[in-house]
Amino acid sequence: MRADDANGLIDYGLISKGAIAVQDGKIVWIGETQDIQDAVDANQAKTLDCQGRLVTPGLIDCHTHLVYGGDRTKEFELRLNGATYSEIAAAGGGIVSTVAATRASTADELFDSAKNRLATFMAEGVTTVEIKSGYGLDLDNELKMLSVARKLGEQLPINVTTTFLGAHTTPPEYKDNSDAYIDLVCDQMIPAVAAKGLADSVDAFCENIAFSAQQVQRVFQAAQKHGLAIKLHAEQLSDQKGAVLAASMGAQSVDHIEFLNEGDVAAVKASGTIAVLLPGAFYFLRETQLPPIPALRQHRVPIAIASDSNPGSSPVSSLLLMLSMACTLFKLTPAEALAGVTRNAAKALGLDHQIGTLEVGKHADMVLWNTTDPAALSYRIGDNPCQTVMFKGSVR
Ligand code: DI6
Ligand code: FE
Repeated sequence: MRADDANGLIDYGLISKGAIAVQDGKIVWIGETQDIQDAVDANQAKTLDCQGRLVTPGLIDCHTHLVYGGDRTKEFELRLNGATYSEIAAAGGGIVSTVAATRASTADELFDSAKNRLATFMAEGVTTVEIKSGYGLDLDNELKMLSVARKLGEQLPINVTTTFLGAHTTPPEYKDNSDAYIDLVCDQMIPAVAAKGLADSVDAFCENIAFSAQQVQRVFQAAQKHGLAIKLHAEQLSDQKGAVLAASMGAQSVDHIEFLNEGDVAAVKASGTIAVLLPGAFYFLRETQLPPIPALRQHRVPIAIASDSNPGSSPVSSLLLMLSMACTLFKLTPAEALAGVTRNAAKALGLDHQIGTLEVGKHADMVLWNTTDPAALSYRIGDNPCQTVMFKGSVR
């Protein structure tokens, strides 16, 4: 995909019979194969014959909670056997159970379980993944989660960006005193996370079951004071005007947004904020309220697609499945879906100067697919046509 159609609405920008030259981990030339001889000294180069198949940018999952302890299989089964939310909570289930399991896990245990989940994404051509904290909810455990996420990026051939999500939910020890917990997030956690360089951005969950827009505003002010980008879980279950707040403060992205009011889309566009849609959570929670996609298109708000991989609302390990769901559940076109996990996902992470499209000067992160048609990536369910992945110029 090239960068010249602003929202992926027109076409893929495919080059038929294309060729790409790579040097020192970056793309140094891209065009038609017949022209490469004049542009690049091919005799010096190692060549890879792609036999006319599709090459795309490496896929980018711009919203995950991949690092956590335990899982919620039992809760899934209890729910489908008729247990109510309070019965599940009483049986130790829900998000608090993941917090307990994450606190009880060593960094090595968290690393190993997240590495296994990440391997599935990587096998489908994912070359960049964002990972959030938010299951530690005290300083030491949030730092532990973020350190594990950073280590995944250091040890595996994948680019990892990290997001501090201390304001995910109120931990048990601050029950009924969420303002005091927000004080802790703003006054101690964000400064410590920033000082250690463990997060690229700060996120929060703005919802009536989590934090108010007013509380989120305090978190964002603290983040910006420490030079961190901001993004928000907004309007997932109700309209809290979180997206409007986030946009007014220059957020990179607003994520979920099923309950975003059409009239608020212009504000999201004006700030250059990206709309991140999470069809896995929509599916798993059996939501019915669709994000305002016609309004997003009309205002040309870039749309990204992500897995939201987490144990409670989106136990997903496949970004390709999210393309299928984005098309089937949200009626995105396959071109919009692909832009959602490449160009627009890069924008949602503030990395569009480096990744997300195949352009001279960008990282040589790309995928060779066993198909010629980009729509096949959205069409197939449970199929993995990923053949070869190049990460920063090296075949993975
Ligand atoms: N929204 C969600 O759907 C998840 N977090 C969030 O902010 C739920 C996470 C969980 O249940 O573990
Ligand atoms: Fe999430």
